[in-house]
Amino acid sequence: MSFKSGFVAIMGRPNAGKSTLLNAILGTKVSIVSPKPQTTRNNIIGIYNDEESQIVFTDTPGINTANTKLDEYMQKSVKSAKAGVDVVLLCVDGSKGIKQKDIDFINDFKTTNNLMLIVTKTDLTNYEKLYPQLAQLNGLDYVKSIIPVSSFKGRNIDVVVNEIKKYLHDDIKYFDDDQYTDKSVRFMISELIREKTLWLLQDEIPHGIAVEVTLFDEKPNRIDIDADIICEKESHKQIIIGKNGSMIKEIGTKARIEIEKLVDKKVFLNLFVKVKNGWRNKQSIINDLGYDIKELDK
Ligand SMILES: Nc1nc2c(ncn2[C@@H]2O[C@H](COP(=O)(O)OP(=O)(O)OP(=O)(O)O)[C@@H](O)[C@H]2O)c(=O)[nH]1
Ligand SMILES: [Mg+2]
Repeated sequence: MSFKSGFVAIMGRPNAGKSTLLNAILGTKVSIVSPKPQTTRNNIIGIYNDEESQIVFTDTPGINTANTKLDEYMQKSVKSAKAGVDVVLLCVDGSKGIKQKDIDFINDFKTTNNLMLIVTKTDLTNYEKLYPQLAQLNGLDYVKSIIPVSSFKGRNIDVVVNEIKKYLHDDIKYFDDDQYTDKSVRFMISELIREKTLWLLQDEIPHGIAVEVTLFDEKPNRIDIDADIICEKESHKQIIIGKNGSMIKEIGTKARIEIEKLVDKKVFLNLFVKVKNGWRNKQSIINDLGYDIKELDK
């Protein structure tokens, strides 16, 4: 078989399991994951390579309404990811059953080229429940394939990759074999810290958190990293720090373990909490934090 390459966007509602699917396809963590919706904020490229193909995936934020300037950035990211791709994987959460509102949502993709429906989290349901639901989707004649998967169990992940290969038609390598994302190490570090805040803090707070790496100093035997955790309110700052600093310590420990895996070196991580009132609606701040809507037009 001759070599083939191409581009794929992973799309769907918040929390549908898009980032987990990308990580499962690549066999490595490029995109952070949490039980809270709107975890992913940027388009994140993940590159899959095997002997016969290179597939350039883009993980996207969940499709939602935009209430803040940050949301506007996220929704524009989703739209821009779709342009010019060879395949769109539309993720639908299979664990709660497929409802009419899911079918209405899928119908919005009627005119999308090479649309595949990926029914996620099938380990949380059983086939007796799932199959009648999949049957409802069979009637959607614009859908190229419907693939039930479990990223946790690795179920049908190879089927997704093999299906995609049918629609690839380029024959060049867009990225070197050893590159698995477009994102910088600094970006990955800030995301890993943000991921820990999503897991450890109460619902409302993490949505107003951004993380900025302010120092990355590589020494012969360790890396010193400073990062700011930016939040929206003074009261949130206290919660992030926790009693006697217990929460920030836990965030730091959990993040450091993963950062050490990423950089393959010992890490000294210093976290600071800063308040920037209502930053999600302040254009200059969100631009500085890497959510610059103008960048998406380039
Ligand atoms: N049981 C189970 N849970 C899953 C699976 N895939 C994802 N999840 C969980 O579903 C939640 C959301 O997963 P994400 O991958 O962050 O979802 P997402 O679509 O990227 O979410 P946003 O970035 O917020 O739009 C997390 O708690 C995951 O652990 C799966 O195959 N099985
Ligand atoms: Mg995500």
